[in-house]
Amino acid sequence: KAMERTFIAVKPDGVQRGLVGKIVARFEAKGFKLVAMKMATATEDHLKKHYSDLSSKPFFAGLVKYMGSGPVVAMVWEGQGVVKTGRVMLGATNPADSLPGTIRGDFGIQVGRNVCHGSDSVESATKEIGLWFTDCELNAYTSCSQSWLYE
Ligand code: DAT
Ligand code: MG
Repeated sequence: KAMERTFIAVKPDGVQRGLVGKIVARFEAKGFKLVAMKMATATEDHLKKHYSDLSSKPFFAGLVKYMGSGPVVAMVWEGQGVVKTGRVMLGATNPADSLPGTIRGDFGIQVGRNVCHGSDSVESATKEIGLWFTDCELNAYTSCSQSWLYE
């Protein structure tokens, strides 16, 4: 199975509620490798690009306003199957449907305040990583855990 990268972002509600460490800890404990991380308050233009596929949705304006209402913690995580597994770790889009044990299931209540973003496909991940990070912000290193995670 191929190594992949995904874009994960703790949303403004997750930052304000002090959930950054808990979310990072889940990805670290799973064994995924942190490749990039920064705090940023995104502009409206940036968020419209990030959510361009949702521009026709009735909740689009509110979504862009919420995502720009405070800083997010943007990250790139690497590992085998990290795009799909990252989505499983997030849980369903609506926290009301997310299972306990997932980030949204454990930490959220409403779909409009669902704590954390994760890329939904390898193609989306490539687009989102390119939008949020420059190439030199993506760190290349070998994790000391690598040989204990992969055979
Ligand atoms: P996801 O974030 O699980 O990939 P999405 O890409 O369909 O979900 O939508 C992006 C975000 O938009 C989602 O995290 C929360 C918000 N959203 C989605 N559906 C919504 C709805 N019906 N009402 C309000 N906000 C919604
Ligand atoms: Mg999405």
